[in-house]
Amino acid sequence: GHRAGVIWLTGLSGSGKSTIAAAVERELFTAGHFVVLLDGDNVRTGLCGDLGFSLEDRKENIRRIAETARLFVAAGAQVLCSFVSPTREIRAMAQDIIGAEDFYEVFVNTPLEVCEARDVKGLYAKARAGEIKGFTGIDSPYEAPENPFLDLKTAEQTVAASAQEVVRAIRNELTL
Ligand code: GGZ
Repeated sequence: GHRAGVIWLTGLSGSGKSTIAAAVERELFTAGHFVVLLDGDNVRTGLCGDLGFSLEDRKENIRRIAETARLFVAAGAQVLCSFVSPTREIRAMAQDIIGAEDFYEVFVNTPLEVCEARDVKGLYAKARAGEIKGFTGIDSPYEAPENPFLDLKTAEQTVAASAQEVVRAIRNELTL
């Protein structure tokens, strides 16, 4: 039998979190696992649609997400959470809610320069121009994890290789 767990991806906007999470989801789903992906696209539109990007709102965002992840883990799902989750305090809260034994922190370790150079959504340009206030990495903090389960150096490998690294580690850890 295998265990259920939460794979928690943290990193800057544009670091590749959601792309990697989607690739991991596909792989686990194809292998027949019950897998749930939570990210900004499906959470900030509904469950957390009333929240913005102040540190207080981010904390409430992550609190609701962690509580949701906990419910899915109790139901036996492998849960992928892809959120900036910028501070150690916020991620410690998520870990407390989910339970340390079920929480796997994955640092999508993409340098700010790389995220900003990609600027897929043009948000960094807007943040630099002052059109968006409180943007992570520009005028709002991002604290790198100190002891993550995995540290993905995405600037040095493909998305597929990063996804494989996650799948391999999680299969080993949860005996999937
Ligand atoms: C950071 C912001 C902001 C600000 C809008 N700061 O690249 P994206 O677009 O798709 O990912 C970012 C996403 C971050 O939402 P999260 O729910 O992951 O954040 S947190 O965990 O901190 O609650 C970005 C977009 O929303 N976005 N404004 N000011 N990212």
